[in-house]
Amino acid sequence: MAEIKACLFDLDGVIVDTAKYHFLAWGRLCKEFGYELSEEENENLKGISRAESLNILLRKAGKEASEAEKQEMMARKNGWYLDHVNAMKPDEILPGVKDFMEALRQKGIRIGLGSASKNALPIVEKIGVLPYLEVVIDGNKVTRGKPDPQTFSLGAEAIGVEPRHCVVFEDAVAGIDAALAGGFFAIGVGKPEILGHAHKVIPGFQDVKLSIFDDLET
Ligand code: B16
Ligand code: MG
Repeated sequence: MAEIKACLFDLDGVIVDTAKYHFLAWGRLCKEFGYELSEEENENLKGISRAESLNILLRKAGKEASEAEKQEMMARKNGWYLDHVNAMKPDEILPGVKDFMEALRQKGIRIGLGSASKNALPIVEKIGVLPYLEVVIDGNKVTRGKPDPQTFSLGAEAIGVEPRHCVVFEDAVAGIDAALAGGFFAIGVGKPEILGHAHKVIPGFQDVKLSIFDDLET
C-alpha cells in the first residue's frame, strides 16, 4: 500500500463545475466562427490552457488569426466566462469536496491546487476552499500546460512531497496524462470510459473516504 502524504486537486470539473461555463463561453465564440461546439469536442479542451484551447478551435474552424486578434478573442471569451463566475454562489462547490478535504486535513495529508486556469484564485476564494489549500499552482505560474506534468510537479515541490506519495484528482484526459507523466497517482473524477488510464476513477467526492487510497500500489 502506498503512503499518501499529499493530494493535488484540479479545479474545473473536480472542485467546482466551472467546466460548463468554459463550454458556454467557448461555444459563443465558436458561433461567431460559424459552428456549434459539441460536448465531445469540449472534452478535449478540458485542462488545456486558454491560448491552446483557442488554437484548437481556430484550427477546427479553418481560421487564421494574428496574435493581436487571438488576444482580443481570448479577452472576450474570458469576459463571458467571468460573467458566469461572478454570478457563482458558494454552494456551487461540488458535493463531498469539503468533507473529503476536512478528512484529509484531520489525517495531516497536505492539500494543494493544480489548475490550468488563470482565474483559479478568485474561484477557490468564492467557494470557500482557499483555507484548505497550502499551495495554489495555477495558469499564471506554469510555463508548460497539461499534459506536461509541470503544474503538479511544482505543487509537489512546493509542499515538499515526492510524486510517489501524492495523489492527483483530475477530470481531464490531459490532466491524468500530466499526473502519470510526473509519477503521481492519478484518480479520475468523471467517467471510466474517458479517464480509464487513471489508477482509479470516481464519479465525484460524495461519500468518498480516505480508504480510497488503500489499494493504490506503486
Ligand atoms: P482560464 P483546470 C482549466 O482548468 C479548464 O479545464 C480549461 O477548460 C481552461 O481552458 C483552462 O483551465 C484555462 O482556464 O481561461 O480560466 O485561464 O481544469 O486545469 O482547473
Ligand atoms: Mg479540470
